[in-house]
Amino acid sequence: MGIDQHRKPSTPVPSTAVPVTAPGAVPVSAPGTAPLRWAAAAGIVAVAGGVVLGELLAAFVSPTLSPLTAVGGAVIDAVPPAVKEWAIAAFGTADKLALLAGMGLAIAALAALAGIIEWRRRFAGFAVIAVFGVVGLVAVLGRAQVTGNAVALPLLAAGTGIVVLRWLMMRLRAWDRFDGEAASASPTTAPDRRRFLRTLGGSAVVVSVGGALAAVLRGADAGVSEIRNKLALPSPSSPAPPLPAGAELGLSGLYPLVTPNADFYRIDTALAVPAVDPEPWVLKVTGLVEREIELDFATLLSKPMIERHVTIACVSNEVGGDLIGNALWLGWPVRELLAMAGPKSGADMVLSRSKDGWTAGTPLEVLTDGRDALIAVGMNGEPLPLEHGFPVRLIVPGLYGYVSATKWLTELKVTRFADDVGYWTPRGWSERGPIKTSSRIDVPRAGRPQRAGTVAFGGVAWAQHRGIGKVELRVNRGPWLAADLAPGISRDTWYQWQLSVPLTPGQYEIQVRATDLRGDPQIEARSPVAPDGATGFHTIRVEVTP
Ligand SMILES: Nc1nc2c(c(=O)[nH]1)N[C@H]1C(S)=C(S)[C@@H](COP(=O)(O)O)O[C@H]1N2
Ligand SMILES: [Mo]
Repeated sequence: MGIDQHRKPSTPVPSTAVPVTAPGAVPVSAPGTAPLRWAAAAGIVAVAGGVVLGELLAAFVSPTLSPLTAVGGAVIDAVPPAVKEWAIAAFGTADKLALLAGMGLAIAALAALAGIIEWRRRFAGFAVIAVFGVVGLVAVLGRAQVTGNAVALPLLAAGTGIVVLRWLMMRLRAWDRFDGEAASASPTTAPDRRRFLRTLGGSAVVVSVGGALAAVLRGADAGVSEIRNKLALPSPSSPAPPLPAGAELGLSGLYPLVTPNADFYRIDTALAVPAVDPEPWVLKVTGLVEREIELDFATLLSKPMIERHVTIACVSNEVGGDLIGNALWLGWPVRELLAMAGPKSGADMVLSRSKDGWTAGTPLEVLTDGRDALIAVGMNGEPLPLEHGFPVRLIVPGLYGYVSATKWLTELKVTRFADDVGYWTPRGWSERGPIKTSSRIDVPRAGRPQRAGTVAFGGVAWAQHRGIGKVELRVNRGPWLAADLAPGISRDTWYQWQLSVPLTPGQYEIQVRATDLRGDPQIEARSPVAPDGATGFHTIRVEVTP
């Protein structure tokens, strides 16, 4: 019998006269009829559980990962134009809602089917849910970047669906077994039935609450996403200078010099991405100023904007790590806003605050010394993505993000380091966070054996606002060899470098170090990321084969 041992007997024992044993309980139906209905319900609850989990995780991690949105998008892409036009004509602006409702019905029908199939044949229903997962995965991968999150989310959702269905089926089979075996007036049927119904009902309640929460979060995100998509950014009065010739080395395997938004690292404490409507948004300048200021979004957009490439980095970036990215930011210089407010003497810090309460403490000097510290609204030619601070964030060349790069910006409080602290400072991180001169080897990628001969090495180096003067490589702790350094976009961005080294077969340890334009070399001694950024040379091992 194997896995089928718990299936109902093929010739059902008649159970016509099963009495209702508990007051208020529903009558028990004959096996083979009621269970079918309940199996369908179990399928719906289980699949809904998976879908809701996926949507909740997406709402918390990144709205772009929503499996429902991804599948819906894929449906929209796949549908012939005539059908699309018909849908728009029939439903008007509610076409998306109609699509979601249609998808909901289709998913519910398939989920019911999964439950029934699972009831009939073990694992068959699980397979149906697994197919859901694969469809979600393909849809998400077709839209979002291929990241761990993008892959994990649909799989987690499908896995949850299967686990819940398995659990409900167990309960349902227990009920049915007693129903079948002890068909005659057995009071034991009642607890099993009740237990199944309680489990099903409980799951349905949990799924509904989760679904309601996901819908609220999704609604807020969707509304703000829509506003963002329609937003036209002003063109800069001072555009970024064109990339210097040769700034992007053609070396295969190097990361792009300008990081696409979808690949840009994301770090914040926000459990759910704040959905900030730019319409009521204002930026307040408060504290030790001659004049407090309230700046609304339209006024901000009317200011002369500048566009600059700036490489931002996280203090938690390990040596060799990827919590760093370079983008083209559009914004209004912070110093101009601060000049309007007029900082009072004694002020030495600006505490920037986010919509969600997070704060960063930035030295006033850095915001006023003429560098391109921006109240940024654009990233690589688009409004800021929601995850990266829409509608407005700070970008400060030269400082780690935790003391400068406030997303969903709402307030600049001019203050003193003696009076205020940013979010991370009392949590074991340094009050000041200038970016340390660093370098990284990206080519060859880890674990890729190389052919003997000339082996191409390449990567990036950064010392924001000081600029990179040279990059060197050494093999097995030998002499430092000067690498070719590409021209930087500016001192505020990373620079690419490359070097070809002749190597005979063997195992090699390769290290890189950068020196800034002042002549200060990168620190060799290894130190952890806390409290103020990692140091040490990025070191890779390369196997060279004959
Ligand atoms: N509101 C808010 N802004 C924030 C943070 C945060 O937790 N909340 N984290 C900061 C940190 S530590 C970094 S490294 C940068 C990362 O910016 P990104 O996610 O756009 O790459 O955002 C900064 N801005
Ligand atoms: Mo960070």
